[in-house]
Amino acid sequence: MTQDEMKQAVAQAAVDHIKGRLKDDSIIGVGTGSTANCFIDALATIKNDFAGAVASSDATAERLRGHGIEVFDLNAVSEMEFYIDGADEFDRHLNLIKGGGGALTREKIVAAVAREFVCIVDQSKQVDLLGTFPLPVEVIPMARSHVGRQLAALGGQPVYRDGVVTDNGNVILDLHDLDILDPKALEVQINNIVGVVTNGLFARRGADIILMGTQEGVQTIR
Ligand code: ABF
Repeated sequence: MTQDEMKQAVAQAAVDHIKGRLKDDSIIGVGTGSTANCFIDALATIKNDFAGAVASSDATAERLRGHGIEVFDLNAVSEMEFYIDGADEFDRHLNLIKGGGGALTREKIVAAVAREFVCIVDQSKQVDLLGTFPLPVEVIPMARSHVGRQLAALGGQPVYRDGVVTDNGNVILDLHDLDILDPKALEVQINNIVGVVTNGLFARRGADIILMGTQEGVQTIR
């Protein structure tokens, strides 16, 4: 199986996971990235089984609408059963690094509202220790240098993601070369730096279930 086929397999597994539990008025949170795109395409096959979706990025909103799925403003949604999204890395405790695609803040907001976060990945994302993938940090533009110095003081190498502006009008620093021994503590520590909007550690609210595509098929990790 190619990596693309694994992404399609986990996307279909996520649809199978949610479809029996959807109601006519259900709203589904949908993430960003190539695996999430596969999920959107698979979700379109059951689009009459639910009311619509909340998107974690403009790109996702556009793809959902392209399939005729209604996109709701999160502020108009009081409850959401599922959030489905990919990740850049995950560990055995279901802690994640996300934000390689730059949508980490909206992803974290939508995930916070959902009762169940279903993470869809291929096996290449599995690690023993988070941190090989550079940790994305979304920063208010005027705080870029200040936050960079604070991140360097944590022991990593912050690198400005040149030319990238998030959907929220902010910039991203990617923190390289940091072994993340305590993801929950680091998530809080980085969020406490003035000027940081969000960081890509999803540890305080990690995934509830991971569907992982492998050569042998889809594995479920809880
Ligand atoms: C999003 O998509 C991000 O948080 C993460 O950066 C990325 C994973 O992308 P892909 O599915 O393309 O590997 O979920």
